[in-house]
Amino acid sequence: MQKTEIGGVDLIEIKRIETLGEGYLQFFEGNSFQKDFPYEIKRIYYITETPKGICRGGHAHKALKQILFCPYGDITLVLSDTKKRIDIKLDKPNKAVIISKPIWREMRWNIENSVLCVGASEYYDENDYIRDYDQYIEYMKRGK
Ligand code: T46
Repeated sequence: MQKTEIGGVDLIEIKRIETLGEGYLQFFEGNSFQKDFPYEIKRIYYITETPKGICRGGHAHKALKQILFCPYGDITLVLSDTKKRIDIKLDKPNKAVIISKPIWREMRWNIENSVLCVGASEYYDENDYIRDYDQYIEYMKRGK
């Protein structure tokens, strides 16, 4: 796991196996601290059929931990904790980002039909989202 400039945002290189000129199989394992994603994955979702240039996101999660990867295409994650901002390009199928703190995120599609996959530590709960940037700043100032 490789730390970034923002606490709670880490990069991992997903393990992969080449199958005799037939392509690559990527995999990671969760559920235990020794494994690649140190949280239980309760939900998987993925975003498909998105046109080039679209920007999604514009929110943070209070408690949710996620692993994000792009098995096909090129997507830029724009991540901020109000003090620092980093851009991470998910442009390889074996590159993943783990977000384990309340980080404001936007996702920009650089290639049409790029696929964004997410493994998440909790079931869907709209109350876990902060979708207003001013509220996010207040939340971070309060420390919760
Ligand atoms: C995230 C980024 C990377 C559900 O009903 N169930 C689900 O599991 C999810 C993920 C979403 N939804 C609903 C909520 C909205 O009505 O689907 C709709 C679209 O979700 P949203 O606008 O939040 O999508 P994105 O692309 O902005 O964000 C998504 C995830 O919601 C979010 O957790 O971190 O991908």
